[in-house]
Amino acid sequence: MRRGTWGVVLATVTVAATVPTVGWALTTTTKPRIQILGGASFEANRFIQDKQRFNKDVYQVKSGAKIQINSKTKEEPHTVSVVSRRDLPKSVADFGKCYRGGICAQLEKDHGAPENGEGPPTNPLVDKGATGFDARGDSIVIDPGGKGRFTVSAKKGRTLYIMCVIHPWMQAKIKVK
Ligand SMILES: [Cu+2]
Repeated sequence: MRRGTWGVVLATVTVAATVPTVGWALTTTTKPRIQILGGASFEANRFIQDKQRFNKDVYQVKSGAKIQINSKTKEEPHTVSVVSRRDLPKSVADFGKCYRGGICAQLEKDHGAPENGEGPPTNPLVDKGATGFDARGDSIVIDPGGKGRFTVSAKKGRTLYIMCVIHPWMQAKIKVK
């Protein structure tokens, strides 16, 4: 199993929200939030266990909403990346595929992750498609213990599949209302 080991992003990432707001924003009552939780441990010659995860499996969010991301994990960076359903690894073997020509490799490149895994990515935000998160490859890097924000520009009725391309078992859905 190979995991990315991107270094710390020096600046806190805040994504400018530039999606036009057409009235709906005033009716939003709760701020949608993705929290990143958990940690890793191992027992020598037995196992490694990594419980880093998104706090929910499914997020229900209005089109146009800004989602705050808040990482409680202090050791490692993460990404929140929009992928296709077929990109989502279903087995540990699939992690390798993700890094060999899959979306994990693509986003390592698009984010400018350093070749040796050390140091910050040069491009903490990748915005494909329309502005905001609506397309495969839209992705934000979150520092260890850090925060970020993105706007869901996908239209009502769509489901965005998200994953962390550093820890590819971290997978969830955003259902756009
Ligand atoms: Cu992660």
